[in-house]
Amino acid sequence: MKLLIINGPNLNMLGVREPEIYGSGTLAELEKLISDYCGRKNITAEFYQSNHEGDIVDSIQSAYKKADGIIINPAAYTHTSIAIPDALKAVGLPAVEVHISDISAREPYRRISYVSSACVATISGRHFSGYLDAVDILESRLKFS
Ligand code: CA2
Repeated sequence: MKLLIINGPNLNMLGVREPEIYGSGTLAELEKLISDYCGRKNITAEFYQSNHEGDIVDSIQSAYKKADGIIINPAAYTHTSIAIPDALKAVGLPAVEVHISDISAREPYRRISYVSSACVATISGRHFSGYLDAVDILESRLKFS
């Protein structure tokens, strides 16, 4: 089983600023956490981070017939992008949307997600553990498909 884990704009800054919202762990530490977790489950994890919407669309399309599922934190594009959910629908892979912070408890403009309509689940406010929850969700879905 192979999963593509995509992190959107500014998540390369994890651990550098705003630790009160996003924690003190870096993107490299997050990716290692997920990689180790997947390794114990015999799942292959591939990672991608970009600050550019079109590059994220390209990455989603690259998963077509190559990965079994997608975990995506679209970051600010969550609240603005139509292209990202369109790409997720186009490739037809099960996708889980993850947010480190609880987007329902922040500014009103963060309460809208255009991406969630293209995902089988949304996890918000579970910090880095949310990505591991997403692995579990995709693993149990894919096991029976
Ligand atoms: O909670 C999340 O994971 C978000 O997707 C993070 C996005 C935000 O726009 C979403 O509303 C919720 C922002 C990511 C910015 O990451 C930073 C990391 C360190 C320092 C500054 C920003």
